[in-house]
Amino acid sequence: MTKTVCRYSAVIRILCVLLAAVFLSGCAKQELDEPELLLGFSQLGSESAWRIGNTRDIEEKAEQYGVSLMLENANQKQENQIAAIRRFIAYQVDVIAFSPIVEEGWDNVLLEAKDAGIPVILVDRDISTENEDLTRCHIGADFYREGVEAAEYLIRKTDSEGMDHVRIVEITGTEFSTPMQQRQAGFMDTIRDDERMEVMESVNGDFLKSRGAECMQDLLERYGNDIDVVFSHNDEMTLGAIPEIEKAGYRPGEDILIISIDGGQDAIDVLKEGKINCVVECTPMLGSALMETALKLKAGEQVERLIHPKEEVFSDEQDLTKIGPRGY
Ligand code: GZL
Repeated sequence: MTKTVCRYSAVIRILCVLLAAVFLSGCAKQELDEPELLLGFSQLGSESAWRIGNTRDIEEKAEQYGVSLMLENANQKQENQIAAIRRFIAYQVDVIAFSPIVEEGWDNVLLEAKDAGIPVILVDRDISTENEDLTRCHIGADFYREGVEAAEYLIRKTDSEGMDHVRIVEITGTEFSTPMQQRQAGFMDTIRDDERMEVMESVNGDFLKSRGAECMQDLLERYGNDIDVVFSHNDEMTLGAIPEIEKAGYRPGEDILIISIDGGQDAIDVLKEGKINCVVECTPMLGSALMETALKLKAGEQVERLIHPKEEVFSDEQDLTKIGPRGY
């Protein structure tokens, strides 16, 4: 009898030790799994391959960096972004990031974030404010330079083709957005002193493929044969415009030069077909910079005020076979 009791008590002791070990390892694992950062991100929409690629990259990099991501899609409405930022504040996230659809109208909600002690990062687009300390960092392209690159390509092409009068139509992105205003400024500033250049009209395509097609239809009806160049602020609108040019009986890339911005796979494929002449890259792969900056802010470290990604220009001046898969 005694032996049996001893044996049972030994088994019970071993079981207790095992149970304790399992429990403690579970807690430790729970501790280890606790995300070190809760990031609230308001994405402006899903209007283009660029935007979808940007969202995908941010989600993938959050996973990779072990960041807990609350991502809300505003479906192209500023009021939805403001509401999302307010929810992030209420939820007491560690850091807020957002891609502002337009530059104006953010001071009030960003003041609320500041009062709540939550740092804010601008991703992709910028805001216009007198209050510099409402945000801690802007991670996004140098849109002005993109406009300059587009114009500098056109000047080189005009020289090489010996053109003495270049009639341009511009299809712009979302009005009052940073990329639209900066790309246009960079382009116009660069061609301003070149007397060969004439901008016949600028129309708003809102970065949308369907609007790009509509804008191109209208421009062809109004200017038809007189159009030498289309300067389009993003690939989505360019890809909407090209079929309209062909329907009207013109050869895109030959009868009408096409200059676009973003550098997504679809546009690069069309560039390789010779129907687009120049694509200025605007990379959507901002996720790593966002996670690294947010983690630094959480740790109380200094961060750069402005982070511009490196970007290239692809055009019919180059060996296009060297361009690898684009990832968006
Ligand atoms: C640019 C980004 C623009 C892209 C468009 O950084 O804000 O918005 O050029 C997208 O494709 O819709």
